[in-house]
Amino acid sequence: MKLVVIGFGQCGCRIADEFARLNRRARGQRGIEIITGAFAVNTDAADLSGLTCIKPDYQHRILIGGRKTGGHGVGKINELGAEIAREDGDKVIDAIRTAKRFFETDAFLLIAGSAGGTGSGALPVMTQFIKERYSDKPVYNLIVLPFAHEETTEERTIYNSATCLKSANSVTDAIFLVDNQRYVRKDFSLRNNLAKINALIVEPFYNLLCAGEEKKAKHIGAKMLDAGDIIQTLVGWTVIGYGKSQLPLFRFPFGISRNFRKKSTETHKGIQAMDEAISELSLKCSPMDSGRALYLITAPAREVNMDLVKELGDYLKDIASEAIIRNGDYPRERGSLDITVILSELNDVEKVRKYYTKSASFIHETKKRREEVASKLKGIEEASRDIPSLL
Ligand SMILES: Nc1nc2c(ncn2[C@@H]2O[C@H](COP(=O)(O)OP(=O)(O)OP(=O)(O)O)[C@@H](O)[C@H]2O)c(=O)[nH]1
Ligand SMILES: [Mg+2]
Repeated sequence: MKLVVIGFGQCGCRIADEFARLNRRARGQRGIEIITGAFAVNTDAADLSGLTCIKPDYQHRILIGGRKTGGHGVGKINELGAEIAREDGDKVIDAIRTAKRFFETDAFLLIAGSAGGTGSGALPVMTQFIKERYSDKPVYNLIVLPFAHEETTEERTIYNSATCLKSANSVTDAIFLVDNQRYVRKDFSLRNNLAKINALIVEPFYNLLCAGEEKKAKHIGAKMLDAGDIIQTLVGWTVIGYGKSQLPLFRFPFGISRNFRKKSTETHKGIQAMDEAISELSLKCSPMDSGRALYLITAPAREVNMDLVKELGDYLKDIASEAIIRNGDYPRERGSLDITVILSELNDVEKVRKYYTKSASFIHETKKRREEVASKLKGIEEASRDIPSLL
């Protein structure tokens, strides 16, 4: 599957940059292209120049709202991010058109952090623009939810997230939800290592996007997973996960290893990798809530057999019993068995629901506070009534 990837704001741009890096890897290791264009859009000029893989010209690193912000960002006001996107959105549309291999694109992926100003505001507006302009291609979002500490220290975090999620959900075909906090669970030092988190966020897309683009017979599985399968799977709230099991590199000759025990080891390794993919999903959710799911097995061809495919299918059906499940296998590198899982069409996402409820009370409280401030200001003004002015 080939994507046009567009990042908005600091978070979105850096992750789009990571997708551009993924494409270099696909080209270098596998001789295929998975990204037909990678763009970074920001109100902050310094952030744009800090990227490494996205082409450095103004057609790929696009500064918007220069006149309004002086190139210094919108300071968390996502209404301003949205307004600027409405005014300068044409710049982005024009740039997309110039992408050399645009005609090969299967879908768009627009990326942003929900808690900031630029990305949070621009993402839904641009999703709407692009959908109107290219009605024949699906437009997906990848939205990064804030760290827990940001939610407690900055009220605007939750409000921005709620407005971004609600607006995006009303226009996009599907939203990949990614919770920053999930990536610091095991390794707290990651909180300060955004580059590492970004690499972990895009990793599950590598095999997923490559599988359908393979041309060499030896890398085409018994059941190839292509853009059509992915597009059929992606609807509404979506999460993605990835798990890996190491396989022994060395094999006994003469087929000694092809015995009963060996087969069950493969299945065991497969289940282990799928277990990891499910517990490492990009956001905590209940698989039972998903209406569509997908799994991709990437492993050496000789490791993938009907038993394994069936066992993994049964496993996923057990935990996501309401979902229509699609699957594929991708004969690839030696030494590991990788599983990519997507759960889509989720009918409930606790975290999103919480943002909505918390932000409804935030709106109420802000209104109350604003009224209090206004009445205090009125008091001080009245007290100054008899004081002469020097102006
Ligand atoms: N995973 C990840 N999250 C990030 C990164 N940069 C920022 N974030 C998160 O994204 C959220 C929004 O921040 P930014 O992307 O900096 O905001 P912005 O869109 O540039 O908006 P303004 O700076 O307010 O104009 C915050 O919750 C951050 O924790 C990043 O590189 N990776
Ligand atoms: Mg910024």
